[in-house]
Amino acid sequence: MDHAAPDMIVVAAAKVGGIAANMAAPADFMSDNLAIAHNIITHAARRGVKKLVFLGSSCIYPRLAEQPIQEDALLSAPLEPTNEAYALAKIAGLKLCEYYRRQYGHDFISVMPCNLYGPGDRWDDPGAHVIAGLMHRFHLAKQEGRPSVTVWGSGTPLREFLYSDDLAAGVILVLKNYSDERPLNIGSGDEVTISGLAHLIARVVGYEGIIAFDTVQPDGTPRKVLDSSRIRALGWSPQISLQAGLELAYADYTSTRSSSDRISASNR
Ligand code: GFB
Repeated sequence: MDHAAPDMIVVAAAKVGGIAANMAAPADFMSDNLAIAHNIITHAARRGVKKLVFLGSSCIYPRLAEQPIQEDALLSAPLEPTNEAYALAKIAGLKLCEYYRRQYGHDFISVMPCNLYGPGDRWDDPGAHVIAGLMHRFHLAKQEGRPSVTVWGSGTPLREFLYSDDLAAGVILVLKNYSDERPLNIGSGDEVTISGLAHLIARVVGYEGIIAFDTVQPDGTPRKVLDSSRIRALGWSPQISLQAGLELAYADYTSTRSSSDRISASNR
């Protein structure tokens, strides 16, 4: 950062993961994400970066916030325990942007996305988010002819998903058109149960076996749909439906796997 002096910075860097990863490593999730937020935001202020967008997550809001969740629900009640460490680090980053604006006048803003998915996801990783984790598991089950696939939890929690390209379009819009200390939610507004999502992914992958649920695994937040009316008022709206997005994500998954299979075959 010492030699660079960018005009704008989008802080998309983070230590991320799904419910299992967050539960297994809260100290790492908090320390790494606090360090990322602190180092980038403070250096951007020192280097006089004109605009900074800090990306957070919908998990910063209370576990049982009124739905759809508005930005002013922040810090109004306890967080979801399964990802509290990550949420607190993201809240700290969001607040640091707010305080740099208030104390020094820096045009630093924060955007809070719902659950994201898309190309380049961490497919073959037990710490992956739900879409990547299930897509990988259903694909292997189809390839190996497994009679059933187990989905974690009860399948009843609701989740809101946004394809990464739609987030990117929203970030570009706010870089040019938003300047305020309040965070901006960005979500598709479409909710699906984990069970409904699992059946959608099975259909996209072409898996026709039994879908079972392991209720010993945690459900996490029962629901966290965002009120994205403020960014929609700026002219943003999602363009990629969950069905279309899952098909695009699966195309990326299969192309990634075939290239990694080619690499491992050549290394044998
Ligand atoms: O994406 P995910 O892991 O995290 O979704 P959160 C978890 C939900 O999907 C839970 C169910 O209800 C799980 O029981 N699930 C079912 C699975 N099968 C699977 C599976 O194979 N893998 C995974 N991962 N889940 C995340 C936070 O919370 O929300 C992140 O952990 C971030 O830090 C993100 O904030 C926006 O949606 O619960």
